[in-house]
Amino acid sequence: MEEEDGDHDFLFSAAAQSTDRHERVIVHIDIDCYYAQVEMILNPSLRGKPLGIKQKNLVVTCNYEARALGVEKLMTIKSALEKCPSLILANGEDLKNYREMSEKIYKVLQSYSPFVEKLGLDENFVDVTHKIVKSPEVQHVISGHTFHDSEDICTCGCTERLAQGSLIAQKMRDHLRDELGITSCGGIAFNKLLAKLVGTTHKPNQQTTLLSTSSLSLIKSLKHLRNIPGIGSAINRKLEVLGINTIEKLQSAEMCKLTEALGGKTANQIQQLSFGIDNSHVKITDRPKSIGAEDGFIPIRSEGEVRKKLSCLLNRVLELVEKDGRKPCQLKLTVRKLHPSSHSVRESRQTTIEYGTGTGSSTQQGPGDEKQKMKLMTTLMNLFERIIDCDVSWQVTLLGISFSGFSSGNSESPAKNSINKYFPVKKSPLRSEEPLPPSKRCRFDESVLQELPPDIRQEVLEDMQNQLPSPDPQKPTDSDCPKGVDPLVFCELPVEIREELLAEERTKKQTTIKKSNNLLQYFRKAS
Ligand code: DGT
Ligand code: MG
Repeated sequence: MEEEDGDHDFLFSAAAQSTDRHERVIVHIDIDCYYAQVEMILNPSLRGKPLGIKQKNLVVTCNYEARALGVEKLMTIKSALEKCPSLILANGEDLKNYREMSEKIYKVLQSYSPFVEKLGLDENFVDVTHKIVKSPEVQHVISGHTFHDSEDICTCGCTERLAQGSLIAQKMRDHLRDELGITSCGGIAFNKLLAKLVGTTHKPNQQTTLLSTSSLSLIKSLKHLRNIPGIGSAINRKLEVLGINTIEKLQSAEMCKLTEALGGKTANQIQQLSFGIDNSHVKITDRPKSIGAEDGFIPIRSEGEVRKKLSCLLNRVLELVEKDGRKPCQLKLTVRKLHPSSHSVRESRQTTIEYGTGTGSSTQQGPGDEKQKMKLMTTLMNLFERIIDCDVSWQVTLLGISFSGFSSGNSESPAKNSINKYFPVKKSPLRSEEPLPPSKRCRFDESVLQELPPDIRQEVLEDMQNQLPSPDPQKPTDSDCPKGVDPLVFCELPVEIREELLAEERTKKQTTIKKSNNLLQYFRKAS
C-alpha cells in the first residue's frame, strides 16, 4: 500500500529525530583522484596533462584534466583512449607508493584527533567531537560550502558544532596540501554516512558541511540505492527482487519483508541508512597484530640450509618490525614439512622473547643489532628442533617467521609505560575482570591527551586500546538505550535482544500503531 505524503513526512522526521541526536562532529576526507595524484607528485611533469592510471585493461582512475575530456573512472583503456586520444597512461599495478602515501595521510589526520578510521587507501573518517568548544564566545562561520535547503535550523547547537568542525576540516586539508602536496575533499556532518555523502557534493579540492535539518534532502538527492555506502550489489539485487529500487521505497518498505529477504540486522541497518541514520562509531584503525613473512622453496634437507633461509627471512621481517616501531614479545616459526607420502603439513611453534633487551646497553639495542639477531636465530633454531626431529631424515618446503605481542616502542615495561601514568584510573567497585557498564567507565581527560607530545600521545592511545575494553560497535552506550529501560540491564542483554528492542522502539516511533504485548514491555522499568 502506498503511503500518503503526509504520513511519509511524519515517518521521515520521526525516524530522523529518534535515534540520531546530532551530538557528534565527523569529518570525512577523500583524496582527489588518488592514484593519479600520487603519480603526479612522483613525476611533476605529468601535471596539467590528462592522466589515467591503468590496471589490467581498465583505467581505475584519472586526474580531473582527463575527466574534463570525458574519461571516467573504471573505463576500459580502449574507451578512454577513444574519448581522449592524448590521455597519458601510467601503470598502477604496484600499490607500494599509494600505500606509503596513505600512511602519511593517516599520520597527518591523527595529529588532529586520535579517532581516525581508515577506509581504503584514500578515505578517512575523523571524529573531532572532543575538539569542539562547548559555549564559544563567538559563533563560527562555516568554512567551505554548506548543504542546507531547508527553512528550519536545528536548535540543539549542532550548527555551531558543525561550523567548528568545518574549520578543523579546513585545517586538516590545508595541512595535507602543505605537507604532502595532496588535495582532498572534506565532508562534515553529525554522522559517518552523511559526512561521506556530503563530501562528494563539491569536488575536487573543496569541502561541504551538512546542516542536520537537510540530512533527508541529501539522502533523497541520491540517484540510486547503490549510492548509499553499505548497499552493495548483493543487497541491491535482493531489494530489486522486492521491487525496491528507490530511496523512498526503501524508507517505506515493510520491515517484515526486508527481514525475510536480508535478515533482521541488515534489514534494520539499511532502512536506517535510507533515513540518513548511522550510529556507527569512528573506529581507530588498528595496527597489525603480527608482522611476518614466509618463503616457499624446493625441498631442503639440512640444518645449514634452514639456517641460511631463516637468516634472510629474519632480516626482511626485522626491517618491517623496525619500520613499525613497536616491540614484539612473541616469536613464531612456521615450517611446512614434506612427508614421504609427499603430502605436506604446516606446523608452528612460538615462544616469548625479550626484544631489544637481551644484549648490549639499552641505548644501542635495536633490530639491526647483530647480537640480538644471533640470539633470535638461536631461538628460531630451537623452535625448528621442536618441530623437526633432526635425527631422522626430513624435508622442508616453507619457512615463516612472525613477531607478535606488540607493546609500544618504549623499552620500559608496559606497566610503567601505561596510560595510568597519565590518567589515574578510578578504582572499580566490581571485580577487575568484569567490564564496567558504559556509564561507569573511566573516561580519559581529552584535554590532557591533546597537550601531550605526539609520540607520547601515540603511546598513550595504544595503551588505552590495550587496557580499556576495545570499543565494540555493537555494544550500546547509555544513549542507545530505549526509553524507560534500565541502561544497565539493556547493556548486558544479548545483541539480538537489544536489536529487537531497538527495532520495536523505532517501529513505535515511526508508526502510530501500538502493540500491547511487545518485547519492550518486559524490560521497561516499573514507573
Ligand atoms: P575521486 O575521489 O573521485 O577524486 O577519485 P579517486 O581516484 O580518489 O577515486 P576513489 O576515491 O573512489 O578511489 C581511490 C583510489 O582507489 C583510486 O585512485 C583508484 C582506486 N580504485 C577506486 N575504485 C577502484 C576499483 O573499482 N578497482 C580498482 N582496482 N581500484 C579502484
Ligand atoms: Mg578519492
